[in-house]
Amino acid sequence: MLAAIVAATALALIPQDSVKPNDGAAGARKRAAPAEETPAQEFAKGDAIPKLRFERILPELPLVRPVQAIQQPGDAASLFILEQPGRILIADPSKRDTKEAAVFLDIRERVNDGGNEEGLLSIAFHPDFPRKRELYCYYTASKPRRSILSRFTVSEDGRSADPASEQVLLVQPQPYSNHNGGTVLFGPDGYLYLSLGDGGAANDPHHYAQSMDTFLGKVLRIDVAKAGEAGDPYAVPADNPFVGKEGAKPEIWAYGTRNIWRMAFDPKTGDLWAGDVGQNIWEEVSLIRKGANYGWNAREGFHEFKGGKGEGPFEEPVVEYHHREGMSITGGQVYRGTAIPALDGVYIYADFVSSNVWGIRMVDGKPTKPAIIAQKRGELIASIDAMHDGSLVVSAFTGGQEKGNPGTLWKLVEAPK
Ligand SMILES: [Ca+2]
Repeated sequence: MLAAIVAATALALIPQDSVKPNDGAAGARKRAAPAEETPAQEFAKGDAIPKLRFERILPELPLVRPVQAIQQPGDAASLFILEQPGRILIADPSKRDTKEAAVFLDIRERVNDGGNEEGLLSIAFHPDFPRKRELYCYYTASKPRRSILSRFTVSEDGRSADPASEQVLLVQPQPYSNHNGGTVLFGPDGYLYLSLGDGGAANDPHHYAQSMDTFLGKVLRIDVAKAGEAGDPYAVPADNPFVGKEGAKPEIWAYGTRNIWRMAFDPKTGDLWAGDVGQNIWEEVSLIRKGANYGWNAREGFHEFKGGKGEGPFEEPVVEYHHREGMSITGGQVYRGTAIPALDGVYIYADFVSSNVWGIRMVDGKPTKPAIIAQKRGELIASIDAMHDGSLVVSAFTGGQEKGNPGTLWKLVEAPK
């Protein structure tokens, strides 16, 4: 009940035509969910998960819709902050009086952030940085509407990326402005992973997520160290699950996903955790496995999605939550820091709208019951990112998501007992 009130309060701050950054247009079609109980899920018993508190960082730094904050390999002092309109800023998060940040890259002119879910959505440094001074950017552009994965060259001092160095690796035409994914990141195997949404509108009207001839509604895995046989600027790893399958794009690693806005590898186990944004009722946490079908649009969470279709077997979520508790999942991170030992191995995720932050543990392959471990009302949680030391930084929009709205950065720290 309390959760419903919280969600309604947050929703009131948000314009009618855009309920969520990672689910804008479709979000407008979201209705108050009917009362429906989660089917009995068997939860594991695990140690209590410590409560967390939001501690503001860089409080004086003006930010526009920050959607990610990461560190550069080899540099534990700086934060690289993405602004959705298309800028990357560098700032030292230990300084409280920073009012202006250095610009690492500004591609606002080529980024289209016209739609609520459009813009510069995520970046990744090459894992061998600075030996390979490469930055990977995933963003949306217009005329025609499309998603782009590009590589940029970083300067020798690591403080800037050259806009003129852009090499486009992959382009995905986008039928609608919403559901563009998308996280780009490198796996422990050195390959690049990218999440793409189902193309947008609502209900996956073109049935893309279950169609193997499109990147939409998929997680991709590519080798950016090599050129491809057909002249592609990347290669497809030979052990990708759909290599050689008639009618299937070989880049596909997993499918049947609706709109994975955020996903992350557990640096210890190598598991790939994702938050897949739901349609009408259920938001889900999933472990992304090779070749698995996550069921959209035949399934939403653990449930049949009426009017959808698809052939199982379907990979079930790890956990889900109802729209009483939030409206748009922001996948997070498995905590592997040392500052809060009792948090080790906990997967921490949030809801963009209700600003709830949950934690779960996996015990013998089963999740513990999701526990709310923090909340920050009025701050819409766009991303939870891990620093080199394992500490977590939250990027948030303040007071709603109107265009040009200010944003904030927070460190998640242990709450007083
Ligand atoms: Ca789209």
